[in-house]
Amino acid sequence: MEHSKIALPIGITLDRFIKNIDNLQPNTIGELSQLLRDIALASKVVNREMNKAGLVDIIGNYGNQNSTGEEQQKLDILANIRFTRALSKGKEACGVISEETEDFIDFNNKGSYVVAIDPLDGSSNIDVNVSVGSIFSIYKRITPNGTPLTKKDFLQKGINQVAAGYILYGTSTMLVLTLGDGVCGFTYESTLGEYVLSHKDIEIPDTGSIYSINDGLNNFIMNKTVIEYINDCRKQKLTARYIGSLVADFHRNLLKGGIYLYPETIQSPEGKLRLLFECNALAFIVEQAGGKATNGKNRIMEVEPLDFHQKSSLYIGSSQMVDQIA
Ligand code: P6P
Repeated sequence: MEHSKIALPIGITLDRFIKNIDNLQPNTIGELSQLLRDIALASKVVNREMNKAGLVDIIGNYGNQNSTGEEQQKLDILANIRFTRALSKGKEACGVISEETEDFIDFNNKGSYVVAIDPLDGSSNIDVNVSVGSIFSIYKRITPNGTPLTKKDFLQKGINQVAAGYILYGTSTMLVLTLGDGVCGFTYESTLGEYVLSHKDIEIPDTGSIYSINDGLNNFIMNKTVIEYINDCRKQKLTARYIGSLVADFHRNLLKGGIYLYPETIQSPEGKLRLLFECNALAFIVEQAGGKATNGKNRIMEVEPLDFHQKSSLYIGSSQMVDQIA
């Protein structure tokens, strides 16, 4: 996959990198770059609150459930507030949909972009200090600027994304980003309060020795091809790595090669993960890095979303491994 190699040196700040986008794509008139700054700012605040999680009363259940019936963690709510507020104040996004809220939020801005976000994926891991992540997709709005937003501004196929990324709150905090011309990783330097370019032109190996699936699902998997594939991974003595935090599992496989599988199960016949908040963004990134993402039948980025919280099975990672499922 040919990309215009990022000519910028390792160590430059995300801000400088974004500035370069404006030079490269003058038609963004700075909107997309400012929108990325807003997302990065929100992630810095979430990162700071995450680091205090053990010290102040922000761990554990909030006491509510989100629209798909999952227990909301206190940090889920905090992260959702941080990202939504940063985006609404930034004015570049005209609206947002979040895994944590039922419907879209119209900021009544004149901005050209809409954002789909999972503010804190895998948040049930926070209490046990396992890495978690935020995932975002950015699309151009469909309806004319200045008119009220509609559902169709958000129900867009993954191929329409103009940018996508995730923040991994791990042993270090990293923001991984694609603008449709390759994938870059920025590591957060907390003493500077800046993300700095640490991984240029990330490319996933065509194959790998890691497979990531919740082994406890094995007796409930509905797709026979997946069952046969997992048995074959075992026969080949591949390495099983699954920490129950999608962004962390995905990131490891992106750098080392491997496949993450979340199949249709008896409990989740259409799959568990959300097309708009999790699958599309990671599919854009993995394809830009030379990998693949399918739902077992179709390319994830071609799937037509019919509902904000539509779920999907997900097979994502090294192309030769994903090809064995589809
Ligand atoms: P299970 C977390 O809830 C999440 O959405 C992903 O981060 C993670 O990969 C998956 O669900 C874990 O699901 O059913 O294996 O616990």
